[in-house]
Amino acid sequence: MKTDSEQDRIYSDPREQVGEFVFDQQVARVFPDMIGRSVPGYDSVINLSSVLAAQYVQPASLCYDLGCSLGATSQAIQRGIRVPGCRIIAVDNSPAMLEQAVKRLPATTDATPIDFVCADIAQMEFKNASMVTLNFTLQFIPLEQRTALLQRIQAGLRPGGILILSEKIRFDDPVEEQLQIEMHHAFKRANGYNDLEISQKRSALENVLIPESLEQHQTRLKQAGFQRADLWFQCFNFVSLVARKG
Ligand code: GEK
Repeated sequence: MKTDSEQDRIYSDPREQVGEFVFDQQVARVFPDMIGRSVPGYDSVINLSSVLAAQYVQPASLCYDLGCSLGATSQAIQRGIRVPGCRIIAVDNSPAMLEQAVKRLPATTDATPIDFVCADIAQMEFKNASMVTLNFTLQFIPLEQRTALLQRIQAGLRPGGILILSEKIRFDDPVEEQLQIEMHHAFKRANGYNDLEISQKRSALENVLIPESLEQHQTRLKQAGFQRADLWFQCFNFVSLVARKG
């Protein structure tokens, strides 16, 4: 898989102890390569976010891209928007990621503006939104904060507005869980990661990325007040849901 960033070799040397994964400068430098080679379906989900933006973004509304990393989803939403008077609020709590995001923003004059904001999305309020994306971000939010965050997003959406929730998931059936993990690792191997890189990265993410099942996500989205929470994309153990308000 070709990307325009440095190649991710972060976990290629053996470590005596693998520390917790953090979104620091080292990760920000290689991020497009890392996420493209690690998340099956990433490019499809990001590119299709522009189709969903074209369909659902309402005139004079806000779009929130939560956990925006280098701004790939924000740029896709910007390409998709067909209505006037909107702004995209791209939020991340990693200064290193935002620094790279700003550098990568193409200079445009007439496109919907993108505002980059450094903040913890679990502490934010949302307003006047017609599209919110959590593309592979909720999985990094502490479990006990997830429902309140989704409730605040739901409260900030206009009727007819949507939340795109993309996540790594786990499966209740242990045989399916094993199969999906095997296929995910095969995907990473096919993209050039070796077994050491795969296992050290897995240890680093152990207590940082907490996946839940599809059912847990759908139940929580309903509890948070969304009328519907429908699966629109799956590739191995990575899914994307569209949740609608009203
Ligand atoms: C993309 N959506 O390329 N508040 C704000 N940001 C956070 C928080 C938080 N509490 N916790 C984690 N992040 C992106 C990809 S990456 C997914 C999203 C991945 C940020 C974190 O700094 C990182 O940039 C992002 O969420 C997750 O479309 O690396 O697997």
